[in-house]
Amino acid sequence: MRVGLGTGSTVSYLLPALAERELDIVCVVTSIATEKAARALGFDVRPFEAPIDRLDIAIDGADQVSPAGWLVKGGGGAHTREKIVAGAAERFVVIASSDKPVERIAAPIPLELSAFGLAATLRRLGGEVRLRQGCPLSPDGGVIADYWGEVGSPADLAARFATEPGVIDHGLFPPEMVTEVLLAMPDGNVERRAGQATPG
Ligand code: A5P
Repeated sequence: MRVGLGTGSTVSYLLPALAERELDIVCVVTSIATEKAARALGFDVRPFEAPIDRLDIAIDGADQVSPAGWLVKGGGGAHTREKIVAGAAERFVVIASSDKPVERIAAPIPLELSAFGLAATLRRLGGEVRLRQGCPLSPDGGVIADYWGEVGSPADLAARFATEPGVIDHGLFPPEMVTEVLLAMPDGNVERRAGQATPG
């Protein structure tokens, strides 16, 4: 299988558990941290380029999970690559602890901005978008910021970001991208929430 590996503390638990199974898999990764950890465990990590143009599964964590199935990702600043990997996967499975479900999606919403014209992009976006202090550039040279304003409808906010020049991508992941969310409950049980992704 071709497997996309996400980023974050949840994925850092997933990797050794996957490695124990000694599976015959090829991996693409969403961050340098995940790449280092995956290689150290012996995974076959490949660049996400031709001939790899689709993945069988991507597995990742999330910062927020709404009742409708929207996710917020990018607490680690890796959301652009995470979205590309999730979008390329036949199945996108999210693993999250019981503190991640929320009643309503709320700020901060991570953004990746182009370094080119950054001041102009920030001026257009207004004071609700602030650079994330101390956060390194993404592996693709993007600048990580967060939107701190009202979210309201995640779909409307996602549509707004999609039309803003200089916004490379944002951390709102629609339910249509998600196959399943596995929520780890405090009692050790796993609650499974179906996403709205359709195979293929
Ligand atoms: C990385 O940019 C994020 O999207 C993470 O996947 C998300 O923040 C979940 O991280 P944790 O597993 O550390 O909570």
